[in-house]
Amino acid sequence: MKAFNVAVVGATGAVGNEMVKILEERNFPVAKLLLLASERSLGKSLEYKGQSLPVEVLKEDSFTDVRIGLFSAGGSVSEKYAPLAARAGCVVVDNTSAFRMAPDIPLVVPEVNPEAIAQYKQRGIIANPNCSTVQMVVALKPIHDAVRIKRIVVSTYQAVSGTGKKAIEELSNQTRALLGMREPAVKVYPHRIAFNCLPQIDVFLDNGYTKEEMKMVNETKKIMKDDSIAVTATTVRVPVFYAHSESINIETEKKITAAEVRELLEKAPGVKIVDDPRNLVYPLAIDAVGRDETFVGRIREDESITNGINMWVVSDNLRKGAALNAVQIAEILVRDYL
Ligand code: NAP
Ligand code: 3JM
Repeated sequence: MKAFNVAVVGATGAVGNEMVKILEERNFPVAKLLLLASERSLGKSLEYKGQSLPVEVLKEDSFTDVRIGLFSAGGSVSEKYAPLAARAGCVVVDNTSAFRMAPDIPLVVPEVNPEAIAQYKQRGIIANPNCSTVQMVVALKPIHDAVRIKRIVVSTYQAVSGTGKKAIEELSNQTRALLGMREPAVKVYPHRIAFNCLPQIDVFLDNGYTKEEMKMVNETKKIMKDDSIAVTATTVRVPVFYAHSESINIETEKKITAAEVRELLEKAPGVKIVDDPRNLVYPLAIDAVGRDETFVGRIREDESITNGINMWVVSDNLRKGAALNAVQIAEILVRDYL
């Protein structure tokens, strides 16, 4: 099989680290792996297939010999370097919000709209959606296809790893400080996250929503190719290290029962039903860590309206929400396009 030179931009970060692991786990056809980060990482190295690879500093000419670039070093890094990489002949799979809503850049979840990848030819960039959007559309697409979703009301319970490695340390340090009766330092979030819930993810916009909430609204419509779906979101950071949970309420055009939803999702790619309330079984963040599936449970009819369903959806935010989805896109690229 043909192999490709691959660069991971932001390799030392929470998402980048997971990308390197997943490339190895899935035996992605890598010829040479280039690990890129900032000057802060000079001298560091990462393990890949039993070898220790040095981390190099991202530069304008880093992509001359690279065919696939997996980017997760923040929006401003992607804005500057993704077009440079694309010009050098590298196909970029970008994990930031920089290009997601650009009309000439595909926004892809392989279980939902793999055909959109073909559009990469226009700019050489494919966008990976926000972690909270990914797990929601994986669970909802089969229902939308069957009975059309008119409206989605979603509230998220998002893990700190979605903010990056500094936030993982912050939750750990604050928890230790508080249990030791010491004053916790507050650095990453505007308020303490340990033993708390923060109804703010990313910055506030003029409409009173956060940017994270509007990512869920706009990205869902683009991925599902349906601007008529009404979406409203409340995104909340909770003191969980890994895996995001979501309470999702939908109103559908045609009636669908809870049993029919269960039947549909049993067959859905990337979904695992965990729904046995009589035995106290439902999806849990701690069980989703390190797993690839999107777990769905608490499926029940919304008795307050004629055609409504409630469900609880959990997935590993660093895997399906970010690194795994990006590698799955790259797998389709090499299989069908490169
Ligand atoms: P993180 O743990 O803070 O890691 C950030 C990474 O970017 C590190 O490797 C860092 O290198 C690198 N970096 C930062 N500034 C750089 C620069 N100027 N030049 C080169 N490298 C630079 O953050 P993370 O959680 O991995 O997230 C990284 C980005 O991925 C986020 O900012 C976000 O845009 C995106 N993301 C997407 C999703 C999704 O849902 N698809 C989820 C989470 C994150 P050093 O170690 O050298 O500082
Ligand atoms: C998840 O510094 C930045 O630009 C990154 C902000 C960020 C994003 C984003 O907007 O790209 C942090 C964590 C995301 C995301 O996936 O949308």
